[in-house]
Amino acid sequence: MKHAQRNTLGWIAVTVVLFLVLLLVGMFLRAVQANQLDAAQGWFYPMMTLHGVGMAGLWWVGAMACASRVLARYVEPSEKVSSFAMLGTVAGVVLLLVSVFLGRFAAGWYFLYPLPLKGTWPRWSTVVFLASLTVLAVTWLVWVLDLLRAIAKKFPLTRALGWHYITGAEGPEVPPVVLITTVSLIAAIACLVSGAATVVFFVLELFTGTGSDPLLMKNLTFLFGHLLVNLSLYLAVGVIYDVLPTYTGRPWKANRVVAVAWNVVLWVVLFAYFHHLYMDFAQPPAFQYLGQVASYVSSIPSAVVTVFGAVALVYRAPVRWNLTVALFFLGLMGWGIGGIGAVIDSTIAVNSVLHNTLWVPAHFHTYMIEGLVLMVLGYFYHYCQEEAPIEEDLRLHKIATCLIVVGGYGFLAMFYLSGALGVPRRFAIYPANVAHGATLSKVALGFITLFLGGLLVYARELGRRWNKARQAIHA
Ligand code: HEM
Ligand SMILES: [Cu+2]
Repeated sequence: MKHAQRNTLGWIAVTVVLFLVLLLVGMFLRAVQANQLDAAQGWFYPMMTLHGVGMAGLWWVGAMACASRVLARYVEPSEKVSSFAMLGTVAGVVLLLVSVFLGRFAAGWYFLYPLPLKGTWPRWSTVVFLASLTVLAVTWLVWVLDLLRAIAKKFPLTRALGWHYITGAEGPEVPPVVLITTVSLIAAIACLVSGAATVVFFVLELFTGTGSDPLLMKNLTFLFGHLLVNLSLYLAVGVIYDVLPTYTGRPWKANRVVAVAWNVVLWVVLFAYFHHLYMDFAQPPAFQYLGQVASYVSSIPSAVVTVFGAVALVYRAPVRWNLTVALFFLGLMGWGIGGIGAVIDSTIAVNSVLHNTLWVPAHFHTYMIEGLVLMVLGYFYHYCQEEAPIEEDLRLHKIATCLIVVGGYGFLAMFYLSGALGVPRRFAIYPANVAHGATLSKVALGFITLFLGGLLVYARELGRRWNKARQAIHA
């Protein structure tokens, strides 16, 4: 029991602290784009790489930590593996820091082939970056397999996937978090294996000079990248299915609709990533159309079912709107809003205009900052408050959530507006014809400061409970 608590408290501390650091890195990027830090321009791309890889990895582990803690109510994940996952993650982060700070590695978060081999940074920094990804992918694969093992021990796979709800056969009640996590973890195997395969091809070229097919590399890279981000969200959504009912006093059970929606995700999410390759004329056209259809089908049913379920759960229920409930609701809302932005962008006709404008960071920052991040932070608070209850000051909770919403959406609005006005993504300095990009960056900085304020209030509320919980373990 103590081991489990220590693990979860550890993940909470790591996630919140790294979030603050990577958020400051994000502010740095916006400050350079606002022409406020001319002297530091040379650091833009290494820092963009650190921010992107760091955030994507951070919220994946954050979601995994929540999911594995909630799963432990029904099955027995290994706490040793969770500790191992923590060690591996920290080792991977250290390698990443070395590669960007000492080696100035700067190929962006999805290190698209062949850029990592062609940049101005030293070769060793590419090697260290690839080593970092290898350590992370292998560590997380072990973690994923352990959770699947734990689930399979209690629920045969077809039951865990809720097929008996679909066929109407007799079967045990399966908690929705088990169903959704199983779907996510199975897809995560494909995700991590394709990430590792990408790395292997890079290493092969580095050490033997054998080149790879750029189209294959891009497919593998986005199978990995698209899945990592989406599965993180699904894991967090599964946690909400399990925790929200404790606040509303109504159960949230699996049924045929829930089972169908999430099984659709399992089969279709693997093909949605094709939307990242619309500009690649060499990609077979059938895949392009499949990409558009799969993008719609993998996102809309699961989101609609979840949002309706959540609303039904609180409708006229005597809910106490503390941080957790507010963050869960706002998180689902942000998932929906960002999802709409994503579905718009995954439409081929629209993508040919918005591709590589700031519209892209706009939508994925929406379902990250106002979606996934809020869901995970909501669970962290729930966990600490359960372990170490302290009387809640709902006024303070309201201040924190307001700042997080106003600051966050204000920041995002500047990304959307820039995108719609044709400002490209990944420009450190905006040229004269898109100079409005710099003005909007400056406004964004103001909003991000508000968000940071809200986050600090949250961190203080969380920290008090976290400390109390930690002392209780040592007592
Ligand atoms: C919380 C405050 C955040 C700020 C101020 C921020 C800021 C930024 C900025 C300015 C960029 C560069 C955009 C461009 O010009 O292309 C960026 C890129 C990115 N951010 Fe954030 N961000 C934040 C949170 C997050 C979160 C929570 C995630 C979670 C996944 C995230 C993931 C990324 C990724 C993947 C990139 C793309 C990097 C690349 O193009 O290689 N960010 N962010
Ligand atoms: Cu995608």
